Amino acid sequence: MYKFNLTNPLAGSMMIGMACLSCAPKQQNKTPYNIVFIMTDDHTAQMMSCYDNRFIQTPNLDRIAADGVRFTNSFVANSLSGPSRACMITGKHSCGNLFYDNTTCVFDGSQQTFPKLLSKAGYQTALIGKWHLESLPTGFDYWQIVPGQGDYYNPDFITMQNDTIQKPGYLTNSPADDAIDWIDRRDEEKPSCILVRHKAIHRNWLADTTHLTMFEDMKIDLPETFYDDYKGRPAAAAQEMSIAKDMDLVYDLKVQTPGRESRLSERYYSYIDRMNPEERAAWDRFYNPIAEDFEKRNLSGKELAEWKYDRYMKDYMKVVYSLDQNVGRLLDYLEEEGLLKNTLVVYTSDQGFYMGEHGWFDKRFMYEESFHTPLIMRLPDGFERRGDIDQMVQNIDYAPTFLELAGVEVPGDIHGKSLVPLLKGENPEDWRTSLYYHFYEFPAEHMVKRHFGVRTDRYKLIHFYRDINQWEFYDLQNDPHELVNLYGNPEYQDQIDMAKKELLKLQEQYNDPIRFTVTE
Ligand code: SGN
Ligand code: CA
Repeated sequence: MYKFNLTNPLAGSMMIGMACLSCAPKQQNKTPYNIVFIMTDDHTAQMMSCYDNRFIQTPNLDRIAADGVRFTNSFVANSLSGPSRACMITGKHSCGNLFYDNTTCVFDGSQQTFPKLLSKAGYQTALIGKWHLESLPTGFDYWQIVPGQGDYYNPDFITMQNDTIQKPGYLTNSPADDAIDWIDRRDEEKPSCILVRHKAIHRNWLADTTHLTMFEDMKIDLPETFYDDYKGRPAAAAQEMSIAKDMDLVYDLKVQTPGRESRLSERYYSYIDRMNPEERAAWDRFYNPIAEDFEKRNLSGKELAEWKYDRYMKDYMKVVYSLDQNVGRLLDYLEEEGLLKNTLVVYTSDQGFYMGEHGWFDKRFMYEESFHTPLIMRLPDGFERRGDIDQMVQNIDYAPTFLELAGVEVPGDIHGKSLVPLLKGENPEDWRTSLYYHFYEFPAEHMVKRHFGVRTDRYKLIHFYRDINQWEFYDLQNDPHELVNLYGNPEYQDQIDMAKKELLKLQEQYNDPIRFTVTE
């Protein structure tokens, strides 16, 4: 089975978790639970030390997992920002909430969402940060969002009055301040639910100027699959998200040599022109020598690809560092105010991300790195489960989880399953044994073809369609990096047939209008 973690810092606490597998909350809290739901963008488990110790230490995120649980098999339904956000807020697959992709869809804000249902049950609700669903938020008592993808520097925010305001400084610092401010002035008589949404760690990884020099001395190994040749996988070969080929020297890697032009250099300068003079001076002081050194070296081929990988990893880590610090600030505040005992704190991302695996950055594919998403929860008093939860969970499960936690009946049209039984340490016999996935954004940036598929604990079947008709089948136990497409291999015919049946069953269950027929 695929595992992200090389080491498991929670191994000790896992024993505690296993020892109380059947612990139900000792007593129902008299006051309803509060929910702090932190979500980041493109933050992948490889870059969180509670999942993977190879790269960056994230002590504050690790605090969440250490005082609660780490999901080791947490997945998305459609690996892209807007669609993931729609899945989370509705508890439905994309075919149920009708937000299929970032480029053509506008979220229908009149539909049922968990904040609206919580609100009806007496919760006060707030949303702060990146929303990315095109229409303005509905059903929150308070919101303040960044337009579209947002800007890292001196960012604009859209207010509830539909005004645009600009805030000085670095974006990642802002949602923690705003969340603390909102929690501070909440009505203490009512339970609350706040969605804190960071732009970090989204492309093009512009770090806080105070953290630029961090991680520079690190020696970073290439992932095993960096030079994948995509043999037997034409859809994987057709993508445009290769570090070597598609990563832009100026926009992504900050080679800001005067006169060097690139497809995206104009956008790069429009972003860094938002900095104030001090920030910009610090930026130039750091990146100019890197650009000069790069120009002198005249790299090509593998040397160039590896130089790009190294710069990508280092910039990404600097952005993670700010995020971790700001999560820590929010946790400290909740602790100091005595709120943690009655609050579920959830941390997740809109999807996983490639950190050079298969030679890539970005996400979209149903392959493990971008199908997975980190999910850790700090549990309130009454929930004694600790350590790892290994059942397969998906981002459509968060909405029913919050509803059950709040004592609200989960509507029958929600596709997800409440995670509360797992948080109580139960081991439900009827837990799902397969997951459904469907990605639609094609043709579009990065050119990942449309596909749907099914994953069990051991196998994965994917069908790429539209301008291609290609099946892939993987045995995750023997081939965790998904390099050998077994589709058509007679030794696996029974498993392939079973996976096809399961896929069709899920497409019917979720009423996805785009299906295959069993004769295919
Ligand atoms: C932007 C990025 C893409 C990224 C999408 C979707 N390009 O368009 O690299 O895949 O967002 O990301 S950029 O040139 O604008 O940086 S998502 O996380 O919002 O879905
Ligand atoms: Ca994203």
